[in-house]
Amino acid sequence: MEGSLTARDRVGIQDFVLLDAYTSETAFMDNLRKRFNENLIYTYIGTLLVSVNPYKELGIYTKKQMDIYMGVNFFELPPHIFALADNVYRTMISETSNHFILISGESGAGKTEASKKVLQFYAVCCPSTRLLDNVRDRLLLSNPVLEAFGNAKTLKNDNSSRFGKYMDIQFDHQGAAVGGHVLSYLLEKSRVVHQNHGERNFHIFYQLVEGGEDELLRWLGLERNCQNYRFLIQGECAKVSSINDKSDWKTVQKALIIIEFSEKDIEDLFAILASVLHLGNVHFGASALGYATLNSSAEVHWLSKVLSTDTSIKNPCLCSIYHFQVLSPFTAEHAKYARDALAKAIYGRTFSWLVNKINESLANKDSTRKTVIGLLDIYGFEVFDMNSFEQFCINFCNEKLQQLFIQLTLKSEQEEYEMEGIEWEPVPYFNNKIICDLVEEKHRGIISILDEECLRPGEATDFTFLEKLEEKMCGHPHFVTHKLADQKTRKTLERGEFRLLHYAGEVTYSVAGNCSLLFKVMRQSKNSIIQHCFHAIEPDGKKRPETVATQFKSSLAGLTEILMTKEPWYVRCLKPNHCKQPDRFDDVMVRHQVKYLGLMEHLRVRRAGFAYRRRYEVFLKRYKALCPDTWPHWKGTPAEGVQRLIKHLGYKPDEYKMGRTKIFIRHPRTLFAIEDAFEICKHELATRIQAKYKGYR
Ligand code: AD9
Ligand code: MG
Repeated sequence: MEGSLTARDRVGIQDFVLLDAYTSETAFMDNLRKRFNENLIYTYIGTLLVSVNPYKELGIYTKKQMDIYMGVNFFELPPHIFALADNVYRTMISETSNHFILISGESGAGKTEASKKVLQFYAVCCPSTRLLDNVRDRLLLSNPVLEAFGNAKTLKNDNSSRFGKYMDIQFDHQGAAVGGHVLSYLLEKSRVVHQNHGERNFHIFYQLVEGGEDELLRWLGLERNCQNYRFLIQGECAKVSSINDKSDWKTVQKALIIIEFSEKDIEDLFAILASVLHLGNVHFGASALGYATLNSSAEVHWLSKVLSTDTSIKNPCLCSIYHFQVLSPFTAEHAKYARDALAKAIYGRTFSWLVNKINESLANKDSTRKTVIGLLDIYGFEVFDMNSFEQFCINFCNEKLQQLFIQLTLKSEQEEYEMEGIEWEPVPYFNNKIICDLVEEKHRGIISILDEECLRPGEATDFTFLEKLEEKMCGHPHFVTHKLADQKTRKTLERGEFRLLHYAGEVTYSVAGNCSLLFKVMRQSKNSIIQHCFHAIEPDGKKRPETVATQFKSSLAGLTEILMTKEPWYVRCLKPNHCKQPDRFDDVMVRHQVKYLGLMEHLRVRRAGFAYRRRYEVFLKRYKALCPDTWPHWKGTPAEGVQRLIKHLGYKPDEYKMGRTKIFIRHPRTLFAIEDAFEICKHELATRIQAKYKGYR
């Protein structure tokens, strides 16, 4: 019909690599917007999946959809997270190799949802037995438990991950899921004692108070009213319309049973949650000498009651109550601080204990060789009006993952072409290594300076810390304080703040109060409560203590190492608007994310590059049966064998390139054709062997 839109005009194209104006950001944005308006939230850049959060149910994650995507070549169906999951899975099986899926994007962009969809896909689509159904259920149900304890409502996301999660799913040689393992990264513990306006504590507390059975609450000395608990109401939003605490409580209870928490474990767990809530209501007065006095006998009574039996995770609490009452010559201010430190430590340890328990339950009982698919879902980049130490860690983590992405795609891809002697026009890109170094470089980075200040015997304060930063970072293009000429950024800075120009945007961090506390904690190492809560400090003072920041830095380095041994796949999540609303595509906001995630550069590298590459010997070994000259044995070099093989297959010169050690194939469809031929060949071979066998009988 004249004037009507073609399908392509309406729904755009499903792989940016096929975009005519592939260097144009406007064309990229037009395509993304068009698809979003048609509820098509997924688009590829080669094998990378771009996803835009729809903020509404699209009905695209059903069992029927899973069946459609299972076992079908990647580019044959519309882009989908299931297609990516399936492709990773089949590559893992055919090549017996380990993989990971890096899901990134800012807070609220849809990372956690994406990781859950991948897990669900494997749970439903992998071969299973009754025994393995067990493993599958546990893998799936570990999620609601971890989310209840590790997620919370923030201003950016009603279900924001407040810890980083890396989960390995282990498969046996038949592709059945046989086990799993979770690594957690730096839980935002400060949330236990403080929430900003419009934010909540971790979900589990509200679930307990709203959903806990009457008898349980009575036993724990709790009332069914969140308003009664200081730790639950600082954000003044205990109730959230998008969250049903009551039904979530039921889900978590069921999950705990399936993951095989014993009745005793579950009781202990709830007792600890209750103890944190009671602890939050403990008040202190001041004696004539200025020392803290305990004004909360009811709370202390319940604290002792709920924690009456002795288990390892409870100990710190009991011992500290004892300290409050008997030993502590604290000022009231100190006492409040120690109370909060204790609450955070209890919760933090309980979370680690929970992760360990889940790991015990997910552990693969049999030691046969297995391959893994790792799923990385961390807290996204976030900027609030007030950003503290937690945001610093979260944003640094995102900075490191961006660096990994750059290393694995833009940098190594181009270096590989160079090494293999493939002609190549370099694509320029912004390398955020400069910001990673600014934070983590040995002796010079922000974390090193923080460590030094923490350990300095003299009186380090927020301001001496800032002065040191100013002295060392002066002139760094990504660092600003109010003293340093503030021409790099628009907003003005207060004293006690510094600003980092992150890859994803500017963030102003406040050191006021924050770091002083860190310094105090580290220096009060003679105080046994603090020692107990911050056990990184060796009591004998021999080992150099590590700050939380340094521990975090090391754990991220460990994570990078784990990932580097596996083959990467990427899901880049985009957030369409700030208001968590469906059908709203904020151009400026999405464009900004497209820019900082390096999607345009990735597209250019992909477009100019090759979708698939394999070492000659691997390629030849897999496909040699397709050519009479190379089957069953090829006597020459692998490179010559591959040359002979592809000549026989009739490849055109622009479809492939021969490097020094590898063959590079430009389009996935070329590879699919050879894979299909391989399948037919395998089938024919099997039929022939069967026929021969029949003849013998
Ligand atoms: V954070 O860094 O943990 O704060 P995430 O994990 O990136 O963040 P999350 O996956 O939690 O964001 O998504 C936020 C909300 O967007 C979800 O609670 C859903 O309400 C909504 N969402 C995200 N992805 C989808 C989707 N594919 N379909 C429907 C979605 N809704
Ligand atoms: Mg999340």
